[in-house]
Amino acid sequence: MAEQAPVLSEPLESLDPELAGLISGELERQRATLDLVASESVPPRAVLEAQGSILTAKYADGFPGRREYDTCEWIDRIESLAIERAKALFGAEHVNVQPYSGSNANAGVLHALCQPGDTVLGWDFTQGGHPTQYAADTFAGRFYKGVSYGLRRSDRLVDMDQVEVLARRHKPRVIIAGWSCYQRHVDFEAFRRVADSVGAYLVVDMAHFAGLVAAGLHPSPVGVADACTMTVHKTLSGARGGAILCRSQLASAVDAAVFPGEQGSPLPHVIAAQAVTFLVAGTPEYRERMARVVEGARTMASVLVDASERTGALVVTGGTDVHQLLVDLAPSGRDARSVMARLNEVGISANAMRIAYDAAPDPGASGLRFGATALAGRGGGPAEFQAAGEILADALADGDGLRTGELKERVRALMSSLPLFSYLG
Ligand code: DSN
Repeated sequence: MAEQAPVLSEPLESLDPELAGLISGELERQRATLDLVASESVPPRAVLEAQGSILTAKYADGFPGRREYDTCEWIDRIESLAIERAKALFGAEHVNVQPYSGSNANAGVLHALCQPGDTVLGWDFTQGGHPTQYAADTFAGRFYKGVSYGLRRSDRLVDMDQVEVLARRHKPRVIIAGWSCYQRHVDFEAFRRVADSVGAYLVVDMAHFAGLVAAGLHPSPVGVADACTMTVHKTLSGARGGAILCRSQLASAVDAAVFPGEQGSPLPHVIAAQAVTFLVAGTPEYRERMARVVEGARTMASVLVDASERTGALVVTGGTDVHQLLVDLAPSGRDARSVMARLNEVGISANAMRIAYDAAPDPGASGLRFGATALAGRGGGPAEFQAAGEILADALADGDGLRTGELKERVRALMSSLPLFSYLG
């Protein structure tokens, strides 16, 4: 019998010190950074363990109880556990936990509900929606006829009148509500009424706010929409993957559309990590953390509203009801990408965002989005969010970079008061 190659049991650090060093570099960057990227979070250790487990080795084409391999008794139990936990958490009739990402979840749902050439009405991605809901340069716009609605110019809230007009004109097969960048609650019932009036399916893309829904801090679209798509790693703060919740009548169409329709074999290690995520998301600790997320975003928005004269950054809609806020830099005359680079210099990460009715030539030049999930995941509460808001306001006002040293020190002090992944040493 040949001996197992030592390479198969060697730890990463000695097998591949180059890669291990790069991962350590990223760990230190995360520890030192005030992470305000609205789609990022702090995954629990147990999620990292499950996602990095031996389940990586297993093939399991199919679904629990109906696989193309007969050695899936443990994987079946793991996937069923993830499904049952997600069903209980969200009150969903059917759950598919196999999509590799939120985009794959959108692809799966559209594949299940539409024929090629059908019309899909989605939320304009230049105004907060996600391209995979309808846009021409994604599968959605290539296989279906994509039409989009957006925000009212007056208050930058979703324009339900426009949704209704477009729905009547285009008779979509599917209407998608849900966003990557929006600060207020969406009236899902209003979308339902429009969908019913034209005989369309309603899908809610809740990739960003699924964690708030799970915590009872956001109206739930589950049961109102025919299907909901989501990621498990944004506010849900867990496994890097996607999922679909849907009515039981759509279960077999959705399952077949995900596998084999849109994807290959499921990722058992990710599904296991999703199971852990849904367990955590049902705990009082998680709800308390999500309450700090929403409160923290409000605090930062309010500090930025008060500072808007000196920063030249307007808080879109004047605040937030969710985990993120958006500022419009147009009044400052500065562009979002250079401001983002300045923030990065002092240790703050955020991202530039397309913004509705931006007059600047470069699409997305004026919007900066800030989220609260990662800071709350590190233990941040009211005092830390107040401090983060003040640092952010001072950094936005410091156009000439005169305060770089001081701002760096303030970020450093804040982040060292909130250790990250300390169990990693
Ligand atoms: N890239 C994600 C976000 O940051 O919102 C959406 O896919």
